[in-house]
Amino acid sequence: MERLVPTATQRLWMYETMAKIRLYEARIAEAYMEGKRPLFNMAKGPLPGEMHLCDGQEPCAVGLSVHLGAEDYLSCHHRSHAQAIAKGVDLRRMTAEIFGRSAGLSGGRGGHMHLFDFDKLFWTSGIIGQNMAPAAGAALARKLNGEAGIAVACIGEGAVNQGAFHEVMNLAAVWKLPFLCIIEDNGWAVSVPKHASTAVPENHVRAAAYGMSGEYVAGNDPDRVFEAVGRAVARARAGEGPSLIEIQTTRLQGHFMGDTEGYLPPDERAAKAALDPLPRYRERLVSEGLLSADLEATIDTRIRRELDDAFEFALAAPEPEGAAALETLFA
Ligand SMILES: Cc1ncc(C[n+]2csc(CCOP(=O)(O)OP(=O)(O)O)c2C)c(N)n1
Repeated sequence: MERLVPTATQRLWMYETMAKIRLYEARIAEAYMEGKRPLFNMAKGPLPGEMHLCDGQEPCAVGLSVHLGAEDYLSCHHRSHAQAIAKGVDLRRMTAEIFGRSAGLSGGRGGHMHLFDFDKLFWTSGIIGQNMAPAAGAALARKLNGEAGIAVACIGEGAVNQGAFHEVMNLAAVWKLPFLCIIEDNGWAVSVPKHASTAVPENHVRAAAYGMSGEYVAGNDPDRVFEAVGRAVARARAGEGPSLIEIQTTRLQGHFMGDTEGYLPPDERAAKAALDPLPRYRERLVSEGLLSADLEATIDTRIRRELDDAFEFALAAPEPEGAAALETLFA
């Protein structure tokens, strides 16, 4: 099989984007916990409701988005801050959206689980598997209109058991759509382990049932994700149809903030920190001479400035007026 190797610029972009995502999530976590200590109450604080962080899953987002351009659609799930950042969604408006402010991507209506940025052709849904069909529809539109651009749907391994997954995979293959389904296999759907919800240990074998190419990417490694996704994107752009890629990853924290992960076996709990992909990638780039202490400091400063700016913008933005609830409705 053809080897695809990311350039130094692509690898540094993947590292910087992973670092940005990680710091972004840390700031969201800090804001989320405001008002929720000492007694955790999901309704309290500036970010009421559920919050699903993606620490540990960054390689899936960066190894994918490094191949996507402005003409490509990306449709994601409930744990999607990483993909939004990697696809270049406006960080100010995304942060305002998460804080429910009027300056947010959807005027504060969607919140963290329903991000929508039409300029970046990016959206998410909190309904599991729901993002599959709209992404395939976008791919169909690209094909029918003879336009450049592909569509990608990211789902969790738990979402594979939804009917929507199977129907979309079937039609995407029949119609040879420029479509990719990326499964982020973190091993858990809330508290349900993968083996309890499917008898198929690696979902890439399902691809054969639909007549498309499938691949499992082990190791939670941005370079390996880059390679597998790069091949699939090239096939989609060449009119060779859809692909299914499952990426082994890990969620370093609970399903949502406040989840104490009582369901995790003790050995898995103890092993978690060692599975963090960010320090591993950093060390690799340092050992290969791509990343120096100076460059790391420059990157860190650049990220912190951008995050300061985004959070200041979001927190200074007003909350929506009550009457705004009646806008953009159709019925
Ligand atoms: C249709 C539907 N059923 C149930 C839920 C509740 N729910 C939210 S996340 C989740 C588990 C998702 O697991 P997975 O797809 O593996 O993604 P992960 O959370 O592991 O990233 C469930 C059942 C939902 N949001 N939508």
